[in-house]
Amino acid sequence: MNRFVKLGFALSLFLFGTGFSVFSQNIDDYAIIPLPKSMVPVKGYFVINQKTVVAAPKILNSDASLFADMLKELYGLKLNVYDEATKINFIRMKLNPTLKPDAYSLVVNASNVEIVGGKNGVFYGLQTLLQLVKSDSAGQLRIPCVNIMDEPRFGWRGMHLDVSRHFFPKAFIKKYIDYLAAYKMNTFHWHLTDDQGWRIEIKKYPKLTQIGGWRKGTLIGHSSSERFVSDSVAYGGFYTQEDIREIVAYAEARHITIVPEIEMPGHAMAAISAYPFLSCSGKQIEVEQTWGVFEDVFCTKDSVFGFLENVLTEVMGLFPGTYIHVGGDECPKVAWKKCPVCQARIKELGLKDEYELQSYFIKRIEKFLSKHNRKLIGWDEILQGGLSASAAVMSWQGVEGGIAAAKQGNYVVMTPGSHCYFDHYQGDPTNEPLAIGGYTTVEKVYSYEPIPAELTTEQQKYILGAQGNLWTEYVGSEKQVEYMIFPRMCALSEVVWSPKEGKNYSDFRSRLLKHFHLFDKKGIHYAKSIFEINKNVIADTIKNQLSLELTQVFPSGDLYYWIEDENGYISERQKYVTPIVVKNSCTIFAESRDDNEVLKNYVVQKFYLTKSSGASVRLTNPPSDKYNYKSPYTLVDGVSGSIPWNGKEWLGFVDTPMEALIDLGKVIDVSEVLIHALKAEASWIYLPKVVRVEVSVDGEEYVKLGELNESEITQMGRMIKVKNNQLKARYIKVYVEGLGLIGKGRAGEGHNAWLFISEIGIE
Ligand code: TNX
Repeated sequence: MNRFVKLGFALSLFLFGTGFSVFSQNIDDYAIIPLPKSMVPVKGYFVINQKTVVAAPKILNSDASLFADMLKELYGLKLNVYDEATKINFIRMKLNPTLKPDAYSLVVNASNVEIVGGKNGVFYGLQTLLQLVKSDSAGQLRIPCVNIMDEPRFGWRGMHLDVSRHFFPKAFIKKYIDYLAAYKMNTFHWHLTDDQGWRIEIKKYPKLTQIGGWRKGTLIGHSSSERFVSDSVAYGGFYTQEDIREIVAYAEARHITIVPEIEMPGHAMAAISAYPFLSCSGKQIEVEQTWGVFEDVFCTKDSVFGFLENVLTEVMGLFPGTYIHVGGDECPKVAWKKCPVCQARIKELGLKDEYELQSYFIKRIEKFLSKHNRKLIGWDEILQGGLSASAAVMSWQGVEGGIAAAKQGNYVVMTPGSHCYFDHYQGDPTNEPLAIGGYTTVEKVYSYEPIPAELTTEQQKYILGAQGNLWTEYVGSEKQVEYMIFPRMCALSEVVWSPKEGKNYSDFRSRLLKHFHLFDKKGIHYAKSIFEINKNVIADTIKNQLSLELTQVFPSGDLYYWIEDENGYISERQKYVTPIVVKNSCTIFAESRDDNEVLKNYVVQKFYLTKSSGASVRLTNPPSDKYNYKSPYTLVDGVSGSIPWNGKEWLGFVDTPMEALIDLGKVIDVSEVLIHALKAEASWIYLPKVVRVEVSVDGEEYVKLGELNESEITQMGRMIKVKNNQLKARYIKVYVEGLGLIGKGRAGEGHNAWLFISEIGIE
């Protein structure tokens, strides 16, 4: 029997035994995340008032005070903390060193509350208790009676934060740690260095933060855009060693271990800009302003190891945890291939290639760390060329790295991009703020199972747990950090804490709604993407009509919409019943909300209508299977593809030209054809080489409306216009030929360029 059934069963026993009037408990009162291992609701409430005493032995004083502070912050009631309990009306905690360190029991009855736990367990019991507190309509604080026995499924319950791409001040790091603690996460992976900024003070090398902590600007928009444009605003910051000590102590009080990451041998441009001798060429470079993978990496000469050992010595002095993360990911081998020192090293050690040189690099650092009783952890690329037994691996490129590592007896933390990357979109990209890409919904995170089926019971022991990663290329504000982790971190907390058998997404979702109230109380800017309103543009080519269909998966409440026309006139808000017919260019706004205004969400859809909108269209060659969303109607749906692009609004062609035949239904005046093409060269998407438009009255004899060559197209950019004097036409043939083979030195060199078209407008 799973936990939910058990819980429901216990509740129904009460309901039948006592009648509704006496037993006012309701399943919503027990909306705990992560779901405890076992929980039995009991009739009645414990009421917290001014006289309630928090009783804790000295050793638990810090936990008890944190609980009292949190209660004050959330509900305005400050309780006193004493060593001893009073006779009744107390919340008492006890340490039981024979329990597993993270385990606890929590018993709430009408006269008192008792938590007994292992080293960390009492703190977790208090987090559960905080989630159970409710302020009733009379303002009284109540905790529903319950018996809970709880312990986590995994020992590594991690959350990562990249502070290099964007820097977050000490006060926010503390907040982030509080967020983790509230959901019983116990590991904070702090990504402190990367190409775009070095964020940890190292006394021996002050330039690391003086120079490496600052960049001259930051990329505007998305790195897949056609051109790099910097905002030219100096950006940076770092943590002093004093800051770090303060944060480490803050985390420790919340039973969180910090795993610092010092990236090597790649993602090292900030360090190299401060000390150019660290690279193979020794050339002066600058702290990077855009995102990606870069060729300037640490050289493998001895002086670099000397430098890194000095850095790591200071790092170990600041962070008491066992693991030190050394990155190891995405290290291009270009510089090493050209470097005489690296090549001599390969020869001298009899290594096969540069991949084995990377392995040598990591193993050498690993030896140094283990001499100091620390363990190395790195991204799964550290498996390349062999890995020493005591190193641990973070599997990010999928689960294969994790499987391989566990099979060879290395410990593993699972962080696959598919489920654990919180920098990805969590809803339809057209409804979400700009993100790096991907699509990782709350439900997807929730569905994650950290133990790969491929492992034997013995090998499974090497899976330490899982972790959510927040890379911050597109996360520039504290609010955006909150948005990206809430509520996906809550889903992950249940993956790593709760028993696998009890998992149930729709139950989780209903508990999550209660937590949204808590987020509101705490002022957290969280994502409401689970209430996403899905937009679907329907091109009805028989009626020559466009309409917008709106749906939402959850909740099933009412939807409202209003329309702003081209002149800025805004219609009245109306209830959505059937797809909205779009007659003119306009912007449609839609909203869902419940009575409490918690479940509200909002979408916008712009339409730019022309004579081709909703017209019948055929393609001679189909687009590629990868980019054929609603082909061919995407071309006449009145919606221009967004930038950065996503797969939903563009048709992609790679080996064939696009030839579209549009039937306008009747003969009309035509003077201009607009082709909306994409230029995103980093993704191998190039503007076309030839555009030709022919028109016909009868569909048999065609006359040329116009033709453009490559240089004319380049000048126009992505809005390609073919103009002529007014012609009479019903049929329009649009021929667009892609660039073909990509030339030397351009992204995707030697491959066929992609041609992406989102819309063909006719005026
Ligand atoms: C890959 S994950 C990286 C990071 C980026 C991230 C963006 C990993 C080990 N390396 O440098 O920030 O993708 O999702």
